[in-house]
Amino acid sequence: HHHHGRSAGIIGAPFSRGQPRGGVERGPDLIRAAGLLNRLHEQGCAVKDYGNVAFEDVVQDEPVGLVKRVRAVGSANQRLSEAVQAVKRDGHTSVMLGGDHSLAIGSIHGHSAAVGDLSVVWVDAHADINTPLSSYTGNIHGQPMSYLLHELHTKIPVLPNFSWLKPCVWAKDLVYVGLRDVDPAEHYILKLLGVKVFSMSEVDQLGVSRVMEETCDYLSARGKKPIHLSYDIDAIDPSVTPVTGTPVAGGLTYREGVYIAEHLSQTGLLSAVDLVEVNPLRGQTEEDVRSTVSTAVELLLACFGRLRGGNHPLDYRLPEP
Ligand code: HAR
Ligand code: MN
Ligand code: MN
Ligand code: MN
Repeated sequence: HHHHGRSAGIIGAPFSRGQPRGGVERGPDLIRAAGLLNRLHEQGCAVKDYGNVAFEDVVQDEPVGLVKRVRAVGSANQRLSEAVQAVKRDGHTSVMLGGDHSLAIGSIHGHSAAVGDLSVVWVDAHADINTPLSSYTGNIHGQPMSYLLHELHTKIPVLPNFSWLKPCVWAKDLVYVGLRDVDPAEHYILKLLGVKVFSMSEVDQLGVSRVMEETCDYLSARGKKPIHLSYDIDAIDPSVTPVTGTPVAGGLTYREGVYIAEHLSQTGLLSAVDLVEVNPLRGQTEEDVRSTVSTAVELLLACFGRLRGGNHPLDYRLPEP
């Protein structure tokens, strides 16, 4: 199979206010320190680091109903959206390193503002589709998809620092993989909108190869659009990636997680990737941190064409004796 002159535009998003636990803002620098940029470059991918987004320091941020840190999350995502738009205008595949999953709001919005209609593949233990009114935790990292879907527009209240945001994804263009902790309101929404879901039950039943084949068949039947992959590290089993805020037992194996990234890369349609929820302060040991961060790096390398069967440059020639 051929390569496409891939290039990655890396955006760090050191932001944690979509949930209550500190530490997840260290994700971008940890993933860089594990060698992501060098490893991408070594595999023949052009890389540009756009640095970390400078987020506004919001001081007065009282809850709106139950919803916490609304103003900080709204402002951060507006800036992130602009950063992703710049990366896409420069012609790169966008790589957003989180940070918590509330950042998918700005990442997906910016991606869509730059390229138009998207397919979204959301790989996560959680559906992250609570509305601000259905959430019982008030954490916006459990809500981002509800802000982005056209079909839920009338269910989203007016929120401070969110007036820039317009819904930009259709429910038919969204596929979930890896779900195993879905709230009742979220389950209701998924059924109401007919969203395509491959929970861990379907991964068990079909195997990951059929899940990804069906995912790509489903999406391409609805028009081949650029793919936005939003990868929550907690989709992977906590025995492999324990360093995350809300681990859930019974997750994807390392091999299943890598297969998902390899398969989406081979479509040639992958246009933006989020890698979120790596939180080093949640680890018990150094090894917990190392194994989580190195898995995050391997997932991203697979997104840019790395195959476990090996790769070689198009112009490779054997040495002559
Ligand atoms: N569903 C719960 C909520 O709405 C839990 C969300 C958990 N968090 C994440 N997202 N890590 O993927 O708060
Ligand atoms: Mn998530
Ligand atoms: Mn999750
Ligand atoms: Mn190809």
